[in-house]
Amino acid sequence: MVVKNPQFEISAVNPKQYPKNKLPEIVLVGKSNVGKSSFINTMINRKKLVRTSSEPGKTRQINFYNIDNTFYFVDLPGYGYSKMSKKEQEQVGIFIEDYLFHRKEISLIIFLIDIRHEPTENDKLMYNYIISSGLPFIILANKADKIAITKVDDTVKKLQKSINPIGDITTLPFSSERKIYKEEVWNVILRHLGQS
Ligand SMILES: Nc1nc2c(ncn2[C@@H]2O[C@H](COP(=O)(O)OP(=O)(O)OP(=O)(O)O)[C@@H](O)[C@H]2O)c(=O)[nH]1
Ligand SMILES: [Mg+2]
Repeated sequence: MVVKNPQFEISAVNPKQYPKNKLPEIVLVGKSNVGKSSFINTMINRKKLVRTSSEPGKTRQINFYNIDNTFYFVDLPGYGYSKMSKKEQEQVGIFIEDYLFHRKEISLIIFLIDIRHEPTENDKLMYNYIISSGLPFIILANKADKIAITKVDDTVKKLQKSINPIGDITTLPFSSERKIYKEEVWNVILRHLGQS
């Protein structure tokens, strides 16, 4: 997939600001610092279209990136960022849930977890939430560059067993650092957009 003209469109702080053109949306979900914003840059071959940070809690709004007028990548704030006040965490949580539950344009959720760790309690809550929403999703075990390449496949299998024991949800490794598994993920995205 060659992306020609990705554009930042809007950083929404309330639903009235969401785009109105009905393009399908591919949404990034996951705990703070897992690499959601970096994922978008990697997929579109841009270093800095989406702001990333080694400090968790970088993304606080719902950011829409218009990809060649074909679809949006939607970058959500991460959950589980302990430095945010309880009240702020709650507000961000309600904002995310409201978007996920009501937004008709969502065509795929990309749920990122960290390949190095067992899924957190919040990851499991989010998993259950996505399941209950009935929306299509895939799981990506991100930061695959952080473990030995020979261990990647087994680790992904173990993670899937832990979070999705039935094994019915596509679960793939990913790494923004090494830019590996990009094509596999593009294939899934294009399938969900009805383009392949
Ligand atoms: N090694 C490695 N580091 C990564 C990878 N993806 C992201 N990072 C790093 O992880 C940190 C967080 O990345 P972000 O993309 O800002 O994470 P985020 O999920 O958007 O975080 P919030 O906006 O706080 O929710 C940055 O320092 C990135 O460079 C990856 O695949 N491998
Ligand atoms: Mg972010």
